[in-house]
Amino acid sequence: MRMRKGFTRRGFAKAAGAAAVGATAAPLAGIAETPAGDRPNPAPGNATSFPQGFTWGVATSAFQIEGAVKEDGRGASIWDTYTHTPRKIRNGDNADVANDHYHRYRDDVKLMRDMGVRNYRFSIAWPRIFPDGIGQPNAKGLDFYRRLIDALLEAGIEPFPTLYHWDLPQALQDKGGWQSRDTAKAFADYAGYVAGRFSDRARNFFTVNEFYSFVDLGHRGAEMTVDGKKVRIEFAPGLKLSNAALNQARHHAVLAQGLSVQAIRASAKAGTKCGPADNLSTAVPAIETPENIRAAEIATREMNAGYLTVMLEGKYTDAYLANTGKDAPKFTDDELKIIASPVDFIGLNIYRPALYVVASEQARGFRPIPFNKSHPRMLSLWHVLGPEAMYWAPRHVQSLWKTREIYITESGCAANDEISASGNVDDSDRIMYLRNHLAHLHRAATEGVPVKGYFAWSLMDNFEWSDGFTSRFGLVHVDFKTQKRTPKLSAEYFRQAIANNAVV
Ligand code: GBH
Repeated sequence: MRMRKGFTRRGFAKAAGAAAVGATAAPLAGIAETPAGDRPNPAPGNATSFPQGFTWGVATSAFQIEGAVKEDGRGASIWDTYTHTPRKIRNGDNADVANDHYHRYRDDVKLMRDMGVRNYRFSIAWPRIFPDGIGQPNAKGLDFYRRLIDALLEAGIEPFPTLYHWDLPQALQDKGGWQSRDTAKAFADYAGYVAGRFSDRARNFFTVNEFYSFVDLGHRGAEMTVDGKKVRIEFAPGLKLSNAALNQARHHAVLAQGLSVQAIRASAKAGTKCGPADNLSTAVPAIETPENIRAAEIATREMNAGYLTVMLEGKYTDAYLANTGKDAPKFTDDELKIIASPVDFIGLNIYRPALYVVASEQARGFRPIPFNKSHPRMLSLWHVLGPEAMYWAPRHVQSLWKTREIYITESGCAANDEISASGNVDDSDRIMYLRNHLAHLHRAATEGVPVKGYFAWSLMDNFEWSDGFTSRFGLVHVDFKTQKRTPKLSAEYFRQAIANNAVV
């Protein structure tokens, strides 16, 4: 990583570490160099340290970075179709080249190594492995991920593959996609196959990324009002289903989760761990009283009834079934058992609170507090700022479902990142965002909530779905014309956090 002028790497580490614990930093010039490779250990009793064994990583997804969409036998995905449909993506962008990671993965692994990253969460593109979703596996597709994983292991980075980050093979969409129960079965076959092939190299697999995003936003879309303007959010395949059909698609998605866990258990090496990575809708108690905390738990359980709640409880809540009424999904008891197949960990993608709540005498037990018009937000229109979600999300998951291991599988924000005349990308807002979210996660970790690790979204700027390349979430800046990667100041922030295992 390019170092900032005038600071030696270790000298900068020490100064930042000292400042973070409130000690007076010595003048930078006077700081002695610590031998390279000697990672500073968190000082005992350092109030900002994470527990020993807490682990750090960055995340990406296949469609957002790989490009090479027609190479080595890759089949088309619903996102290829969607991005080539006029007016769906801002500026008419597509991900045919994206970050060209398919060809530059070795450089990208090096970027991670320079940041001191211990874990990498990436996704495997289903249509590279099974171009038609089912049938004969494509050896060349498999080989790409084998080379990537080997490059990671060589760099001392633990691979955490995600099996489904929304790029459904188009051939399966043509047969009904997530509206068809067969897609759940096809996913399990693919998941079992990949885990069988890679569990000699990867010990942890995330099954499915963000159920709400690809099911609800892909099959219904959502309207939000921002600054008085109506904004529509929609993902591939861009359908607008009826309530009954949408609820059935949700059911097939959680069924896919359960079936894939069973398939992974059947084919992977003993000891392989797996679980979903979900964007839990998180209720935050507006005022921390026992009544409001309970209200926030109830609200969180109900808001996630179609996804994490049914996966972890093995039944749809009474309120979910009552609310959906005649449009409730059709399911069998046997399916509920499959959906609740025990997982090893829960991944949580946490960007924002879904809402604040207080306790209420009303039937539901909580009163949602709307975000004030003046509530601050980050650059993305949907991104209200509420770092407390990073405490409450894992805490609710632990108190509602007694989960043994939790990872934060995504956390980050978009920013208006520009390279200055002197070559720096000084993303003060992203650093503020990361520090405050880490501080709330630190509270959870030190109160005994079993959070095992944190993945920053994202390693580098990439194709941000409907926002195309206009929305930059990376710790590393990418010039999409030249593919030049430039670490932002937040990359240095993150390197320091990792090196110190602490909020810095
Ligand atoms: C994640 O989705 C994705 O996993 C990742 O691929 C993506 O690049 C990244 O985050 C950044 O967006 O939540 O009610 O405001 C983020 C979660 C869910 C954010 C849907 C936008 C819109 C509606 N996304 N959300 S809401």
